[in-house]
Amino acid sequence: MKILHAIAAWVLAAAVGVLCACSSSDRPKIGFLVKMPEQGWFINEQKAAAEDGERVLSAIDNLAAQGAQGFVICAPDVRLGPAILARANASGLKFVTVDDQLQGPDGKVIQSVPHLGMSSTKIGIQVGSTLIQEMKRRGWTAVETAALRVSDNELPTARARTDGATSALREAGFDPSRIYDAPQRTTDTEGGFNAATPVLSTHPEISHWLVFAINDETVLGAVRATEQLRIPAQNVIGVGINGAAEAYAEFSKSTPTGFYGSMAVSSTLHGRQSAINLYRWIKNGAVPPAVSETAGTLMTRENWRQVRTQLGLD
Ligand code: FCA
Repeated sequence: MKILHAIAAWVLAAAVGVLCACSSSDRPKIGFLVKMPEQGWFINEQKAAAEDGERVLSAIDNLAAQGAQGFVICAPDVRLGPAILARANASGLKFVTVDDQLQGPDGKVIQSVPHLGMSSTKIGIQVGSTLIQEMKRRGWTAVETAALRVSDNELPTARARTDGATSALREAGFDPSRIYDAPQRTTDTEGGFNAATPVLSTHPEISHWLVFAINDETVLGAVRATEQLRIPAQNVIGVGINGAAEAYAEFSKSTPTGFYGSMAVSSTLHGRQSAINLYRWIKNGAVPPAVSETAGTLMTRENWRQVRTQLGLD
């Protein structure tokens, strides 16, 4: 349980069900709830937890009971949108989303909830262009190469990222019939590994792989699957998204792996700015922008330390 002092607001980190009873004077209490608290991205974004739907809803109730006036949320399932909205309204809590936008019953994004997140399509395009560039630099031919797209088409930001990467590949002349889909169940390393393994195993004729997905964890899982199948690291180019602890750990290894790079985005900025937006809304009635989008910077073994500093990442 952490109490974070963000921009003169008390940010209540809600380790589901365990809420701090921190005292505050005229400073509003704000909750910060994220879906995968163990991931470097979310650790950095804010120390918080809310692992499943039931818990999210009771965490919101708890926040209200603790006197919070609002919360920032990255929901474990974006289809919880209507339930989250109803709970927040019933308790009179203002809230904003970070990273993943909530969906309404029609499957469309709920536009009325202010959102801050990465520009998913653009970042996906950057991933695709990086893959092509590196493939060319290594001199791979089209006939020996295929792409592995680990996908989560239920999650709009995931779909937009992988669609963006796919469009960049196609634009560069990459044969779309050589892009193989590997649907994932969870957006973590295990999810990436489990999705990639059967697809890679059914294509022993392919010697060189480009790998892309929603985030670093997933790409790392797929890269671990290539290692398990004894595909040499130099025949794999994986490009992830996030640029957090998992990426640094990989780039720090003495020998390069198939994880070539990550489109790094400032999780620090996501956490800070979304808290500031909410704080100003509560304090001054300044409604945050409907959508704020952030950009990505390529992080590799060569420059990760500089990019980390540049983006103010822990
Ligand atoms: C999603 C992903 C995270 C991170 C975040 C910005 O929530 O699951 O890994 O990329 O968007």
